[in-house]
Amino acid sequence: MKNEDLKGLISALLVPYNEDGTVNEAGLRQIIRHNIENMKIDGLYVGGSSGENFMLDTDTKKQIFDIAKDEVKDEVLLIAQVGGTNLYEAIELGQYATELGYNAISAVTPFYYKFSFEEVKQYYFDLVDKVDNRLIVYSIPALTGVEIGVSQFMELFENDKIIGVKFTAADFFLLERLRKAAPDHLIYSGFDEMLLPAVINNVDGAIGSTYNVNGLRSRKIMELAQEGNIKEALSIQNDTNDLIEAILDNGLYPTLKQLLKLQGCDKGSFLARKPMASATQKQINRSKEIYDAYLK
Ligand code: SI3
Repeated sequence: MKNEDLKGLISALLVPYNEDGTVNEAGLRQIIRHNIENMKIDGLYVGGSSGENFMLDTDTKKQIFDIAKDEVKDEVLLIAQVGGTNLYEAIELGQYATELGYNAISAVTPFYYKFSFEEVKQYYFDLVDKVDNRLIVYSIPALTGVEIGVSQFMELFENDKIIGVKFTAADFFLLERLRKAAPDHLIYSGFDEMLLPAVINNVDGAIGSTYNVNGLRSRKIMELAQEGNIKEALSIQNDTNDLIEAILDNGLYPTLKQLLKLQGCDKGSFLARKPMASATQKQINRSKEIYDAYLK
């Protein structure tokens, strides 16, 4: 598969958990089917923030990769987020997902400790050295505290296996500079509420949580903007942001899970992985109002 074929609208997969923290497999399979059949997404980003991944043990991460591949087969693209603060786990997961047939891997910048850029670069180079797959850097400074500048991205891109970045930041000056400096690398928009300005800056695709429930409308934003119909695209982004604002106000992942239930994914528990809190009754009630107001 060419790097070109990794472009598109990609849902960051939500994962429903049981009371004991195990994966609700039947519910997860429904969410995957919902993404493919109803949201018409081009791919799934598995093991990201939206999957509550950074609270999971290695075996559970592998189990989620297994279920997603088994359900998707080759219907849509699959990207496995394998990164974290444990390089050796990232290598193990990268090899595992690659064996399963994932189209690419992705890895968050290592966080918590204040790693130097040299350390971050070495982490990525060690990872791709040991994994026979392409890698998309996952940059999300608001959560990791790790900022990468244009010249540093270019240093990472010197490695042929590092083919792009999931750019989850509101820094449109940086995005514009990076797009100009790296025209042949893949850049994905990471903030769904900023999809339109990202598309105007010529991103190759978008990876986000709200596409699980709002995929059709989001694709419209992308397509209209690519055709140059900015006025219409902005109007849909405005409607989308009414929805996203309401979701963020009510609690991001618990609300998305409730919205998925209201869209028909109803098998088993849709709880959070502790220590993250699951939806309260108040959040559940508000989710229904959000669904009625913006998604019905
Ligand atoms: O699973 C993932 O890694 C993501 O979904 C990342 C993605 O950038 C999302 N960020 C977070 C922190 O969840 C966004 O899609 C985000 O949820 C959305 O734009 C609402 O702010």
